[in-house]
Amino acid sequence: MSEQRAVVLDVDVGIDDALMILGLVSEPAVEVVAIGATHGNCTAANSARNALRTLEAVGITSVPVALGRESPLAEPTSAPQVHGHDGLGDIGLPEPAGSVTGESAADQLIRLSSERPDELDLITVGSLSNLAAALEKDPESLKRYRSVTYLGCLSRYPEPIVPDYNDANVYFDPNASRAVLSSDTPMTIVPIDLSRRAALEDRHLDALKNGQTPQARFAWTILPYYCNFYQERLGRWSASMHDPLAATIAIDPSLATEVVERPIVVEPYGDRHRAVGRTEPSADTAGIPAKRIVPQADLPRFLDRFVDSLLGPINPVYQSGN
Ligand SMILES: [Ca+2]
Repeated sequence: MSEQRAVVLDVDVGIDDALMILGLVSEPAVEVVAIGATHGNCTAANSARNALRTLEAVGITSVPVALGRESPLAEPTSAPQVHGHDGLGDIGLPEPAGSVTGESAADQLIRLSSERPDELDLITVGSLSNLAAALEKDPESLKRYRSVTYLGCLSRYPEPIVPDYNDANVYFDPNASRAVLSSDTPMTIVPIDLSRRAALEDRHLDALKNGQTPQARFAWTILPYYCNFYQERLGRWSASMHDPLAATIAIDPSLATEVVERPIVVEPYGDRHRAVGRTEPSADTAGIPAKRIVPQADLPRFLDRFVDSLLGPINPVYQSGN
């Protein structure tokens, strides 16, 4: 029933990035081919470490992890209040046994796009530094992906989002964001005004707490820090599944219940930046190709599918040859 997909990830791991990885490796029709680490929730170096930790926690050593660029900002304020200083809640996880490949994340993106044109789906859920670097070196590289799905941006402004919500994947590298989001690369945008509403229900949290699979156990190890942060924001002990939502829409586009096409403008906002889908043409949208934006999705179906995946077996594809 499900279409077979091979996906490449660009991640700033991050608790919800880690949960996304756990979900994807549990999808029977999806193979995670390679991971690139970017900065955002933590440094790119910690992101790579956390990607390896997450994979190793569920027994996977066959997925290559490439280190990407660090933030160009003089004082990149990561998000220790959300994800901990190490990115996974500062719970003293052991160092990973494996290490990064030695290839840069941008070079990995370019190489894979050339080796397997129109075969791979790219899911990018952190700062866009690696994608911008790939575009700078090879402007056609990202077009050779079958699809590119990004978590970030506001679908529009001022509605429907509260004004102070941080567009973190944009502001950690505004120039890279502008380069990628204004490029002619076809992209599907899962905006944060949608993903912030994708919060786990109590039944999901109970299922993960009681889950006996390696994915559920690791998820429950890292989730409490994230839920503690989100408690004040959501008014209950839960958390928004930003990155898992983007990944699940990438592998199951039928989850999107509304899709609009809007040019996206990266603009200063306070002392940071944000990216906004423009509903009307304006001077600042000139020359910016529209992107597909998903303002609405079937969030209950997503949450059930995502949590169910963590309670099922790991895709056996990662066992072969290792
Ligand atoms: Ca992320």
